[in-house]
Amino acid sequence: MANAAGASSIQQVDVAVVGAGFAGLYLLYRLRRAGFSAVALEAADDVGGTWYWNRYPGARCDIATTDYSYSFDPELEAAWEWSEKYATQPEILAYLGFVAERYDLRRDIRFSTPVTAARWDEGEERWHLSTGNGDPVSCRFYVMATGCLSAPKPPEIAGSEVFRGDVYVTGRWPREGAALQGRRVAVIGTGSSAIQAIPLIAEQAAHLTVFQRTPNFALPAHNGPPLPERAARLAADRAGFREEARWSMGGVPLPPATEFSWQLTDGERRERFEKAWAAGDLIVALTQLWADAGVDADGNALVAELIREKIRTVVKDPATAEALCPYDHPFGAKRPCLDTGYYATYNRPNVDLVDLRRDPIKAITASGVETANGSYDVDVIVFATGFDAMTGAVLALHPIAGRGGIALSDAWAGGPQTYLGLTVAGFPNLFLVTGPGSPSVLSNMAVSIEQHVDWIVDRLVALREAGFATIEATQTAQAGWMRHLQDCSAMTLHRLANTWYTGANVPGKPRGVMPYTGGVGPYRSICNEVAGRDMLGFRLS
Ligand code: FAD
Ligand code: N01
Repeated sequence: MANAAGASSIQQVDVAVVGAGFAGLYLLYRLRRAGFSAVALEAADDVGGTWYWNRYPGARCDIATTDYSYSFDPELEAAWEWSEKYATQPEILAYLGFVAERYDLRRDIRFSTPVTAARWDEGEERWHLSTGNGDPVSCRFYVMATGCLSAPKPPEIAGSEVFRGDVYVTGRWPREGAALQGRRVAVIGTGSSAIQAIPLIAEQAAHLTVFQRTPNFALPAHNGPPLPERAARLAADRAGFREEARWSMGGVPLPPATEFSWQLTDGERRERFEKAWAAGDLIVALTQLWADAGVDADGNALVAELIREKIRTVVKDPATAEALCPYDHPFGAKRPCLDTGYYATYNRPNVDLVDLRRDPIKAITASGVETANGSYDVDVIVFATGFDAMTGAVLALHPIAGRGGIALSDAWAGGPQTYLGLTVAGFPNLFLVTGPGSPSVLSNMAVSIEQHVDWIVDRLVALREAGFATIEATQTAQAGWMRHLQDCSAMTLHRLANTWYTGANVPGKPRGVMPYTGGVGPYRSICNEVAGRDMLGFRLS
């Protein structure tokens, strides 16, 4: 925006939000109702975040959509009906568009506007933001709703730039779709994105070669209409259902199993497993089998072997089945996937699996993929190689300078440090939504996002009422939270896998379990206690 003299002006707001996905939209809604002036800056040209960018074939949620929805307004819940148990990307994107429309949120969003730098001005006690489009912004509070899985990581394979065919990245899939019909396609990666896309790509491609570095556990989705039992519970007591989710471990109202594996007979364990397999629900499989499945290697190994048995039953070629069986990580330590025809796809005559553990990729060439033992000529390469998760969008996309000009990238050089996953010492008036150190990605994100946003906006209101201008976590509180985070992660199996949870998927990234493994309900009560005890661990001025 230029003023009458043609010079650009500075947009002044109380709060600037980066991102217009699930988190950014709810932030705008809450901030406006609380009487703050606010703007959301979004790199994309519309709302949706994850659901705007990930348009690859088969993209869906893996938490039942009855649960993976906003709960802040019962009227919104009544106004929207999901058509499937796991809704597709277009339907979730339409839902977020519907929310933006319903609350007239777009008028406070600047689209196609990447934030390119952020700097705390100590004298003014304001954040100054540079943008790649239009006026810079000056704000009192700066909230990162930048997403945990929004910065795709580069493929890190030599020669990626020389390939002469078409290249697609799952996390940046083009709006107009991809030309796959009748072509020779390579998919690199076998994470959740690939596992959703592969069955549909195989239906279109003349030939599909899947390049797998690490096999993943996948459970059948059994997608279909919304679960009648969940829908009935919601209809009977919507508020009670949502409240139970808020205090649960994973953001879905399912009390975890209390019996240990060794208290059950083989037959009882198998019966529970078959029930979970038939349910087609990750949270059921992760929490309902036996109490030690997620915390003890032996209890976990029992589940892992039952899943491998299933893989061997579905995949007809024994060598392919074995290559698809995960042995290198405990079930649940890496995000498990939902399978809609994934394993069965390997029974198709036009699909091959290349096991990169035996035959690693040497390079991408002009005509395809070269491995140690062979070369594969293809017309299309799909990189389903994942994200620089949790810290990527915060660090890589724009430099952030806090008190004394310290760069967040320097403050986090040894790994991300936060207090409650929501704030960073040395960065006053900066908030993170689903930041490292919060339960975020280990939960139903809709529930975690609402909790984070509510906590942040409630704090801003309280600061305003008390007449404070700044809030900043102390180094002591942050160090204590990091200690607690480590103690919690020592009690689960997440630390035992090389995953994006631990930073292991990005070369050179500091290692450590980034999300809070203590659970959504316990985390909520800690956040409430901090607020209830006069903002314990924060310096207010
Ligand atoms: P996002 O939706 O990632 O939005 C962040 C936005 O910030 C993006 O639009 C981005 O463009 C913008 N942005 C970032 N940096 C800048 C910048 N510097 N300047 C301007 N804009 C910027 N979670 C679940 O709980 N259940 C699921 O079933 C589930 N399914 C998923 C499926 C896929 C394919 C993926 C990738 C993730 C899934 N997730 C799921 C996690 C999902 O990311 C969250 O549920 C949720 O959508 C995140 O919302 P958000 O608003 O926090 O972030
Ligand atoms: O990414 P990933 P994703 N050479 O990191 C491989 C959510 N999500 O986009 O495991 C060869 O899981 C890599 O191999 P390895 C969900 O939370 C949800 O699939 O590092 N291979 C791996 O196989 C999920 O966890 C849904 O050895 C390389 C794959 O690429 C998260 O987003 C759908 C490689 C990346 O898998 C991320 O999922 C989609 C290389 N150089 C996403 N680099 C739902 O179903 C990477 N790989 C809801």
